[in-house]
Amino acid sequence: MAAESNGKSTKIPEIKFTKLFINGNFVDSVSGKTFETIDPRTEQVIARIAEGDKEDIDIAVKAARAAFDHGPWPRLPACERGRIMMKFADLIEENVEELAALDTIDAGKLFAFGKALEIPSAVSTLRYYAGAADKVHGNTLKMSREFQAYTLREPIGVAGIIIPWNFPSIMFFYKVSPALAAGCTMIVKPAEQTPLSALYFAHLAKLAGIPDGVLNVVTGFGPTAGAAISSHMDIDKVDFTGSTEVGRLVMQAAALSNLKSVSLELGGKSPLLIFDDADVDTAADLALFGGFYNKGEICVASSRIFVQEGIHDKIVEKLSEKAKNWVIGDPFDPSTRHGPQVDQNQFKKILGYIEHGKREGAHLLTGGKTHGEKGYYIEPTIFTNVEDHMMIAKDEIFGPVLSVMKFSTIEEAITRANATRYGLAAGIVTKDLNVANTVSRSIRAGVIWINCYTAFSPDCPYGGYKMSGFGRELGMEAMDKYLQVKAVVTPLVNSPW
Ligand code: TXE
Repeated sequence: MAAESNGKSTKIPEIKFTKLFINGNFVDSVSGKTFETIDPRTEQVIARIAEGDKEDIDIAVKAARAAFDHGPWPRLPACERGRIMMKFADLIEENVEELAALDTIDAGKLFAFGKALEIPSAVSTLRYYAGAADKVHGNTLKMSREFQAYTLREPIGVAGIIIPWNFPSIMFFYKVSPALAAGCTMIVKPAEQTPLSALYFAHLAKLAGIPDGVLNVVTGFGPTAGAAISSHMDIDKVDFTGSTEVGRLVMQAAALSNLKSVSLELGGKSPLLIFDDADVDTAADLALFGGFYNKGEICVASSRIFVQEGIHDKIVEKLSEKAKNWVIGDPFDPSTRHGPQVDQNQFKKILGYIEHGKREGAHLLTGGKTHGEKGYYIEPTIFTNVEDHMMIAKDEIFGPVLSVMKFSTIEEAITRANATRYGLAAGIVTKDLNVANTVSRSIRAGVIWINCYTAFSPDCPYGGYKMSGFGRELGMEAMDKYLQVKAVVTPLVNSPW
């Protein structure tokens, strides 16, 4: 890694991998086209990356198909797959600084967090599924007096994995790890904004001993390379994380092609409910962390903060005071807590919502402006006096914008928290166990955090209710996405069959 001297501890990694990774080799795209990946800190081009399209997806699918139908990967003893995955995890750990730095320049993510939390979390996810590989088993069924059956859980086949830019490394391993453990082969399409770490992972996969054709990475754009995955006739499953709009397109393409299995992890507008008995300090910290972590570019962001009337003013005061601690600046600087948004599109989208919030009459408590001359920096922004019908309270902004709303009763809080098309996550801050239990059972969302927020672990599943999608990430539940059940029936006695 080459050091850059700007007076801070900036480390710009060398870009080693820019081509598609197909069948164990880095190759140019068939068209020879490339696209730019941009550093959101500086708006400068980092590198030109091979632009994969339908033809490249076709080649990658052929390789993945051959690796599935004839290759060793699905046929290996599961513990052997696990051993290779463990090796893969070790290699990632050995390169943690470089990988964290790649996500910092590509996505504007905090380098310190990447190094201490996000790349290690990718590693522990891979290790969790390496351990799970040989714990997949079916059932024995009694059936009737004439028959008995057992079930096999077999890999689903060739998987198409389409991932977003907000967690390029974590999302890669949330999907690739269970797919590998199940014995699938796959084509991964990283987001066009953040291709760098995925290509590096492909290189490490090969070093670890993952056979050629098992893990292919095709960089490129959504409407071309992404759409070629969801409509492909020879892909058995598509696993997508991204916007609800594109999720709908993916499902439609799957339905109109070969009816491949689909799982979708989509947008959110998650509520955090703060009750009167909450500790003001803790509640404010959770609200800010839930809303501003990763500059609000996180599907489970607590973008709607409902505060009970008795504690409302104290919380608002504390939020305003503590928001100042979210120091904005270069994500390589260890004192920075808030880096740039991923790209110009997101930057403009978020600023548009902030203007909307002001026009709709919400009160701008903090932030609301851009920061600096260069880069896609937006101040952590808090609106109070927000009403449920306002766009900032309804739409996924996917940026550092919190909407604070007041409520009086538990029933009202539950009704308003549920009044959204999304259902990904929710948070509850209270000391009252009855309140916590009642509310957690009443909120329609895939994960509920009580007195914590954004608490992820490889063994704990999460995913969407309603228009936040279906299928689960993490836990043994995520293995289900990559397995299918086969029943094998035998007669108990000599039968006329
Ligand atoms: O998402 P897209 P974008 C939300 C968030 C954000 C908005 C737009 O609100 O502001 O979506 O972001 C690929 N067929 N989330 O435009 O387009 C694309 O190349 C197949 C929430 O970046 O959904 C990328 O790899 N694939 C979300 C991936 O889909 C297609 C994370 C996501 O991009 C495609 C990201 C197509 N037709 C955005 N079009 C979360 N749930 O965390 C695009 N893609």
